[in-house]
Parts: sequence; structure tokens; C-alpha cells
Amino acid sequence: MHAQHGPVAVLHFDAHLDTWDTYFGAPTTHGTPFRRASEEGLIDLTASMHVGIRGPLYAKGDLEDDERLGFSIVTSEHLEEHGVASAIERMRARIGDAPLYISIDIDVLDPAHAPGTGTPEAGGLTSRELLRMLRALADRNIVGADVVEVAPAYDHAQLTAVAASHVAYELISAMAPRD
Ligand SMILES: [Mn+2]
Repeated sequence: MHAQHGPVAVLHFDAHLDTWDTYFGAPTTHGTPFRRASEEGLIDLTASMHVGIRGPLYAKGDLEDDERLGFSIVTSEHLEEHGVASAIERMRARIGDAPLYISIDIDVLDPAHAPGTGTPEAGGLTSRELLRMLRALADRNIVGADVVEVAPAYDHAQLTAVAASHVAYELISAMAPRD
């Protein structure tokens, strides 16, 4: 993405920051990708954002590091207190017209909506809230996207599969108007 577009705004939906330096002692894991990307200069430090954060912090400096690495945060609590419209307003203001990469960890959803994932966290978004936010981004300059952390072995009644497939569908639809 960077090779084609330069530094991209990363809009990261997740319960967790994923900007840790190491995770279980390893520098390249599913808890560290955005620190590595920021260190490599791949991310637009003025336009990136996490949404749905509520997971554990491991060190006092986690939030300061995260801000230095280029992210602002819409927490799960902010969503409850101020609603989806406020979150959308903050996202759109932060992203502007930067080339946008959307990364969705399915654990951003509450385990009631997506139980099939490796590190579930209570108190998350509903699938309705997530889909509405994605639809509100269709006029942004989306250059790429991913949906990660779906673990079918932990799924029940295909709840997670249904949520993740609709999320992917919305992402593709949001990108469709571009040529
Ligand atoms: Mn996560």
C-alpha cells in the first residue's frame, strides 16, 4: 500500500491496540503489526485511528507509545456514551482525504456478536454499529482493507462467520464506487 500510495491512514477496528513492542517476547506477532508499520514509516501519523478499544494495557506507557506511533482512539466507552454518529464524525475528521487502509479485527465486536475469535473482550460493539460506521466511510479514499482474527473452531451457530462476511461485504461495497 505504501509503495503505491505513500503513508496511508490506518483505521483500525479492534478491542486491542496492536501497537505493543513485543507480545509474549516476540516482535512480530498479531499484537505488534502497527508498531512495526509505524516504525517503518508506512503509516500517516496524522490520520490513523483505533476504534472500539477496550482491551488490556500491559505497561504504563502503552497509551503514550500508541499516540507517538500515530494513532488516536475512539474507545468502546466513547461509543456507548456519545454514540455512533459522534464516532463517525471523529473518524471522518481524522482521516480527511488521506489514502485509507481499514483493518478490522473481528474481536472489536462484542463476544455476543462474534464469539469465534482468539482474544475475546466483553463490552464490545454490536455488528449493527460496525456496519453503520463502515457505510459512513464509502466516500473516503479507501485503498485497501482486511478482516482478521476469525477463528472458526471457537464459533457457534456461525455467528462470527455471519458478522465477518457482512463486514467484508460492506468493505467491498464501500470500495466499489472507485475505479
Ligand atoms: Mn484484537
